[in-house]
Order: sequence, then structure tokens, then C-alpha cells
Amino acid sequence: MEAFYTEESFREAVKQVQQFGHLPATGFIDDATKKLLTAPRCGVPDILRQSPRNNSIRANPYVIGSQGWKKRTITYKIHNWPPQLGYNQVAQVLKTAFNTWSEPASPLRFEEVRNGEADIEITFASADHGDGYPFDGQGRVLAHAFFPYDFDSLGGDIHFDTDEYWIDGSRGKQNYGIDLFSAAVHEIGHSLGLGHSAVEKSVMFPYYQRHKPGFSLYYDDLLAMYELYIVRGSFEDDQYDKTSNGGSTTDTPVLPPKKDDSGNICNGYFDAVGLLKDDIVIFKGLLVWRFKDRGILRKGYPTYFNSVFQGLPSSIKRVDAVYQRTSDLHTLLFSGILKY
Ligand SMILES: [Ca+2]
Ligand SMILES: [Zn+2]
Ligand SMILES: [Zn+2]
Repeated sequence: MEAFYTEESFREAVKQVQQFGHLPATGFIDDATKKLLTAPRCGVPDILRQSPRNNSIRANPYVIGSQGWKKRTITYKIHNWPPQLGYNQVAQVLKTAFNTWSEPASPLRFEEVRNGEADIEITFASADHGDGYPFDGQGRVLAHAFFPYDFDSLGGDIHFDTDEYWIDGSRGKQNYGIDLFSAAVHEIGHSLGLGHSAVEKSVMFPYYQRHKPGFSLYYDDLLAMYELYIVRGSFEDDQYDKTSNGGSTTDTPVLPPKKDDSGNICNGYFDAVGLLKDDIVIFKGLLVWRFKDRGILRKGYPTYFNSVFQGLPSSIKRVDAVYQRTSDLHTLLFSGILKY
């Protein structure tokens, strides 16, 4: 009985790996599965959810892994860097990676600190490095990260495996090595509370893929951020209070809110994000932006949302949520429901 049980659970585990890696879920290890099992990837485990309807296991498109940060300004600190990349290069790559997560659809801002404590501590470490999740030498597991507030002070932290040959893929043509930006942008997703996505184009797909220049988040990642920080988000810091960074409150002036910042979604504050066919749409005030999947703005946008969605009551001054019904592909708009 025990042998049977063990074999069953092994087959189930193999099936899960196959499903997440988009291979036929046979439960048997063939060449493609072997290749998948040795492919470079993130060290955070994949989560598969039980589908209530038919009891079969399926991979969610995106997974919220934990609670989100309760503040809008998140600090990070770079403790060390690999020998082949100096501090300046690592700092530049990480800054770009963090900014990917603050534009265009999240209320979060990131600040590097050199002294004192930070929300996200970033270290390059080898083998056993004291957190119970040892690295495995060169290859396979490249990095891992902790969800916000998990394991006390470890919460949000990112560890990169020093035994990888880290490169800055944006400089020159290097065909070997692991691109730090690509790994970092994924790990930051965990630091913000996202789990692995089964969508291959998603940044949160667990297997390493090198990102091209001009990279932006996929809509699956944006929707996860929208759910975690807009629908569920609760912030203890005021959005205009920048004094939380350990400084004395007397020498940093608190700026008054700007009167008119509509017409620009780049400041990070918006009313709603949703899908329209395969495009992502972002609402702010009376305006709507519409992007192709990789964040390219469509022609004619931004424009007034009542010119796109005709026949809306004129009393609607903003859209709080947008949702495309899967049954008939009708787009539903909500106004005045969500408060954040
Ligand atoms: Ca490794
Ligand atoms: Zn991961
Ligand atoms: Zn670690």
C-alpha cells in the first residue's frame, strides 16, 4: 500500500510540474519533462489550486501569494554584488527592474537606501546562506524571494545565487550567463506578494526567460497587481507623505496634493484596470488608455471613456472597476463601488 501511495504521489507531483511547464500531464518522465526539470528557474515553489467544479488540478493564470505591502513607498537596499558586475551596474539594473513594477498600473514607488534598514534587502549568496533554502550551485535555481511580512525581517527580501554567472543583458551581446534584469523583475514580483503564474508570457512564469529591450509587464501581471493593491489594497501611509524613510519629519516638507493630475497615468494613480478583448485598459477620471499586450498605447488613446463606451449615464465621472464577462465577452463597468 505504501509503495502504491508513494508512486501515486510521485506521479501527481510530476503531473503538476508538467502542467505548470505546459507539457502533457502524463505523470511519466519523458525527455521533455527531464529538460523542464533541469531548466533554469526561480526557487519559489509553484502553487496549483484545486478547481472546485471538476476536482481537477489546474494552474491559475495568476496567483496572489500573500498580502501586499501596507505602504506605497517601498525601500530596498543592495548589500553586495557579483564580482563580474560592479555596484553601479547592479544598482542601475535593479532600479530599472523596480520601476517596471511602478508603471503604469500600480500605486507603488521604490527608493534605494544605502544606510539603515530597508523593506527589501537584496543579497547575492551561495549554497546554505542561513534562511533554510540553500542554493544549488551553478544552474537550475537562480534566485528566490520572500513575500511581504513573511518570516519577520526576511519579508520582501531577494536572494540571488552567487554561483550563477550574472550578466547585464542590456550591454553587449553575451550569449552566456543569466540576465540579472530578467531574474530581478520576476523576484520583485514575489517581494510584492505575487506567486507564480502559469501564463508563459507573464513575468511570474517560474522558468527563466531573458527579456528583450523595451520590456514591460504582461497584462496577467498587471491584473494581479490590480487585485492585490487596488481591489484589496489598504495603505497606512498617506500617498503624499514622503517622510516615512527614517528621516526627521521636520526637515521634509509634506507636499500639498496637486490640483490637476488627470491626463497623466504615469504618476501611478488611476481608477481602474481591466481587459477589453485582449487589450488592457486603464481608467483615470474621465479618460481611458488602451494598451496592446506589451504596454504599447493604441492609436487615439487616451480619450474620454464615454466616447468608447457609449450610452453611459452622464452622472458617471469615473470608473472604479472594469470586468470582461467570460460568458459573452461583454465589458462591465463599475462606478462608486470600490473605495481605496
Ligand atoms: Ca543555482
Ligand atoms: Zn518565482
Ligand atoms: Zn535565501
